[in-house]
Amino acid sequence: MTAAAPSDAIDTAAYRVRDAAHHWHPFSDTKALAAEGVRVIVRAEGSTLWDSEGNEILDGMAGLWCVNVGYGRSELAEVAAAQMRELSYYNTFFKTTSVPATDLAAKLAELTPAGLNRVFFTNSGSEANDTIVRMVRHFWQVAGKPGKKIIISREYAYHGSTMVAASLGGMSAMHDQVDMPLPDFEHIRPPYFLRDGGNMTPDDFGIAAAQALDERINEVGADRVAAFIAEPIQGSGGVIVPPASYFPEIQRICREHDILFIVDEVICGFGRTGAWFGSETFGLAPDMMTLAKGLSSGYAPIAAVMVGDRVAETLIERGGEFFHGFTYSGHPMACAVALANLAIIEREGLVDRAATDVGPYLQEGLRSLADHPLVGEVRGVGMIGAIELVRDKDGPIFFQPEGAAGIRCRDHFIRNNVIMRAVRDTMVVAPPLVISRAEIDRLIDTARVCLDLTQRDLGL
Ligand code: PXG
Repeated sequence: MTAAAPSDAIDTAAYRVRDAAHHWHPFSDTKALAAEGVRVIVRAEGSTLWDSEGNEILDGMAGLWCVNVGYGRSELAEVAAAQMRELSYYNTFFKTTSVPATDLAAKLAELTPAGLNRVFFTNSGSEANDTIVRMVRHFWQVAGKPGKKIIISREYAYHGSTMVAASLGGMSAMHDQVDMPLPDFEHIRPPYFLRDGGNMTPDDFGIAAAQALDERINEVGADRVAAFIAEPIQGSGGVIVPPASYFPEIQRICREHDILFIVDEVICGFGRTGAWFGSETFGLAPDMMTLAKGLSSGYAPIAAVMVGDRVAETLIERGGEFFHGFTYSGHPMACAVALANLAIIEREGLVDRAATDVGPYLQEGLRSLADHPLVGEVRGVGMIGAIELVRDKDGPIFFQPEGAAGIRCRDHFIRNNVIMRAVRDTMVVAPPLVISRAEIDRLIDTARVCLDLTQRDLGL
């Protein structure tokens, strides 16, 4: 590991003032952040970040669940520079393409499950999900069922931050602020066993949770429902891992009512679950798929919609022009970087590493925390995991108000220079796929310390 960035490289206090004056941060209380002072990240390598004060921080979240190949890959910087020299930009609107855009489309068709052969490029997961909503509604119009408009999603789902993506999502705080969801978006309960499982077996609960979809379809009428969307594992919702029985029943219900099945792979894709896609881990055959994050490991902003043959053939044969696209759809630099990122994942066997090496090691480490008095459940698959904190394991009894314990625990992680995120009272982790076993040990050791400190804070 190389030395930390010099702490005097920038004037941290001055940056805090400048940032507080001008920079509006996403998902932040700007007033509170200004009072506290922002942390300036200056450099990163592998799974380690350095801030402007010289702190070395282990990034247990791979940025925002995205830096799958780890930080500091100069190979990707070189690919970006070479592409920018050769062709910095051209659009894909006017009967044109670029070599990286076409090559990436073909590569994604090869990597994703059978039947997903067409790619529409966007810049973000939010835009990809917006695109999906437009494609899905257009599909049903062209297919002669224009009444099919409603998209059913789940509580705690996160599908992005535009009006449509946030309406797809099931985050009540986002909805309440600005009168969302928009019309024709419905939400059912997620397969959240710890919260709702009661005395059921996980498999019985999985079937019951899936049947909520059937019930909602029957309530609103199958002739009005266009699609159901789900993340294989709900990431930002708190790493909600479905029981094995859940998705087979969901897929049966979608087929029975002729509802398209959309899988949002923004977090689960590109090795996170120990397979190329969460769809493989859970045996899913989606009609459409959302890709982002690990597609470029965050080195360039790029996302994509994978369109399955049924939707693509109908829309391409009979849909005419699709009035939709972004200036940077298929940006040559972003596509070149994504291709090189996928080549790294393949060359270094990072999917297999997540499945057979660091993935099981991480899960074992997390499970070793299950005996802690605050830990109600440990869950996860491959390189995504969670520890849910409870007031009492018996019941379980959850914290009131919700989230207070999670924030305390998260703050202890920050003070210990390890990043693990709190979702309500669940601590979530999704490190780079290149993280070492020694770094996982540090993460788990820190987690135990932070759990103890949180327990002490709460007087439990
Ligand atoms: N789908 C899923 C499953 C996501 O996790 C998006 C879509 C939207 O992608 P864009 O690129 O528009 O952000 C996401 C994004 C968090 C956090 O703190 C998670 C995301 C984004 C920002 C913060 O958990 N996920």
